[in-house]
Formats: sequence, structure tokens, C-alpha cells
Amino acid sequence: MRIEEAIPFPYEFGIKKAALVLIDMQRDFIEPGGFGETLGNDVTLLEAIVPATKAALQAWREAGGLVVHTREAHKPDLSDCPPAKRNRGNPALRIGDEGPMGRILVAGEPGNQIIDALAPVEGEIVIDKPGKGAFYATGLHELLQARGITHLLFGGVTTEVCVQTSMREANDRGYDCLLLEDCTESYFPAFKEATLDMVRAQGGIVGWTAPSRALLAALRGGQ
Ligand code: C5J
Repeated sequence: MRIEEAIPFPYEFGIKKAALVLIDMQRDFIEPGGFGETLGNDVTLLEAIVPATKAALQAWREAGGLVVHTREAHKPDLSDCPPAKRNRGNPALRIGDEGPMGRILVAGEPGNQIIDALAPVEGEIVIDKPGKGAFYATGLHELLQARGITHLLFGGVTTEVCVQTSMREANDRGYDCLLLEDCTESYFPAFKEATLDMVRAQGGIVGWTAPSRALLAALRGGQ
């Protein structure tokens, strides 16, 4: 398949060697009362990408592509949460504290689940990650290698934090990465735009970007 509109040049992939990676589309970042809001962010900005992301996910599933969901999640005893991460800044609630959707950023809590609209289905990979990057301390690379995956198409939140970190980690591990422009968002719109520019600058130094409609067109074409 070929995404003609991709920047800086068309992106080619085989559906059986590619995965759609949705980063941290979880209630803690997207709904009021979670981690994102405790840091002082306007979480409503992030909701706007849900329809486009859902459409991309549905089309990807119909095409038979592998889906990976990640969650930023810590163990209940916080043994995988470095004090530096928990103690930084002056948030209203810290990681592990009890919030309106359960303990903030803790695995298994209601706030830590993927939002209903994008909930994983059987056969999809779900990764709990203690860091910003999807490859750090998760075994994701090994899971992808075992399936012969070479191309990763990313969506999710937030663009300049967990999405960008994961893309850079993937790039260094040899994957050809594309970021779906309207399936990612930041609490800071300028940071999103800067990240898109950074990814595709210098001949695609981190990878490609493209609107999700271009992916849908490629999937419909089925080439
Ligand atoms: C943040 C994330 N922003 N998923 N996490 O702390 O981007």
C-alpha cells in the first residue's frame, strides 16, 4: 500500500508487516479527573481526535492489520515509578493518589483504561508502559519482531510527549514510522505542530506524517 499524501514523500507499507500503534488513548489523559487534568491541562482538546482515530482504527481492523494499544500505567505498589517522576512539579494529585477515576495512572484503575470508543478487541496487543516511550521496559520490540513488523503508523496522545518519544524509540529500532496528523493531539497546539514538523524535517529524520483520510484511501485501494 502507498500513502501518496505522506510528507516528506509517499509512504509504502504492506498491511501484514505494519501495525497501527495507538498511544495512551486512556481516560487518564482524555477525560476530566485524570492525570492530564491534575497537571492543569484542558483535556477537552484531546477529545477532538476521537472520531478520526476511531475511523482509522475501524478501517485498519477491516484491512486485517495488527493493532497495538498502549497505556501509561504503573504497578499498584509504584515500584516502576521513579520518585523523580512522581515528585516532579506541583500537581493537584500525584501518580498513585486517589482521584475521581481511581488511583492516578495506576494499572487496573478505571481512569487507566482505554476510552470506550477505542477499546481493544481480542487479538490486539495492549502494552502497559511505565515510561513515556512504548519500547522502554515493555517487550514491545520483541512482540513486533516475532510478527515480522517493519512499519508502524502512530496515533494517540500527547503528540510531543509519549507519541514522539515512542516514534523516536521505534525509529532507532529500525521501523519506518508514520504519524497520523489528525489522530494525535497535545494539550498545547503549538507543540503538536512543532512535533509534526520535527518528525518529517530533514527528509523524514524520524518518519512521515499524513492525514488519516490518506490512510483510508490507501486501505480502500488495497494496493
Ligand atoms: C504524558 C503522555 N503527557 N501519554 N503522557 O505525560 O503523553
